[in-house]
Amino acid sequence: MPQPSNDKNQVKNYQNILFEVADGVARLTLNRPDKLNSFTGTMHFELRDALDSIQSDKSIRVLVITGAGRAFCAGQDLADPDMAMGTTAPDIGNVVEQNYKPLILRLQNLRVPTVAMVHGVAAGAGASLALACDLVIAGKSASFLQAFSKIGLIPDTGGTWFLPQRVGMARAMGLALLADKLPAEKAFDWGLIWQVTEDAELVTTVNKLAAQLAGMPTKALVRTRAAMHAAPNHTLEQQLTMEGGFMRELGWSPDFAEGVAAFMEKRAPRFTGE
Ligand code: T3D
Repeated sequence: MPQPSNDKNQVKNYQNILFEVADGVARLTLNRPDKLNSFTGTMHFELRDALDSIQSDKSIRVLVITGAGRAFCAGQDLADPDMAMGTTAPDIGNVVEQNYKPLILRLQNLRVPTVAMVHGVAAGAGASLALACDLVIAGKSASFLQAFSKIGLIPDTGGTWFLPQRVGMARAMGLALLADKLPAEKAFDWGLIWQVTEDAELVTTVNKLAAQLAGMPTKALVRTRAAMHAAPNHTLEQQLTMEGGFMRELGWSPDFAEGVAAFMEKRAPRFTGE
């Protein structure tokens, strides 16, 4: 499974995450393996900083998110000071507003496509983080756990939005209320995630996918994401109008010109992400 690395590609020195960029691929590893990569305030701060880097570094064409050690992410660190039960109960609504909500919105609006590489358990906000990525690839032994009801909370971090859209209300409700672990293969069968691999093939599969995405017309990919997510709240006419706007914008892009030129010249396109 992914392990912390200190190779020459690491671009920032963080405490709770690793962030590396190589060949157009940004790899963000949640890095608290002893605590199953659960979220702390520090981790959120560092995630914001890493996402800032992605927004400003045009050489980055895809983001892969994963976890170090045996899990993807166990959600909020229940021992973090944010959660500390003092004389009064913490206002975890503030934690959601200040940390989780911006994280998900930033991922949904990120200038590059996103891939979650899931091994082991993705629980609570960790499951929602994976589902907020454009493509979720899981090893066979991975699982998704809506852990929230076990501690008296609701699926946050977009869980109540992603789940019913992907698996339908009946399954979403069962997962959320009962908090049973959903094995990766069933998550795939239910349409929650894009792909399941043998555990031993997960990293290779995701590396290949990331290289593929890094060579694609980035703007078209993220406008596709935006259109797909807008659709449930649009009439057909509104959606057609949105599609027209994106097509107009993309029609003036260098990558569209390159794609058409490559087709006409019967060669592979060399997209730049512009
Ligand atoms: O501020 C807010 O709360 C708002 C936002 C909330 C969003 C949320 O994510 S709420 C949901 C929080 N997450 C959970 O409730 C999941 C809690 N964890 C578990 O249920 C289990 O750990 C797992 C099912 C994920 C994995 O079980 P297992 O048996 O494989 O591992 P384990 O032994 O339980 O955990 C290993 C270690 O990680 C252990 O530490 P230790 O005893 O070896 O020192 C355990 O305490 C720690 N750990 C796992 N999850 C968390 C955690 N520590 C802190 N927070 C966690 N969420």
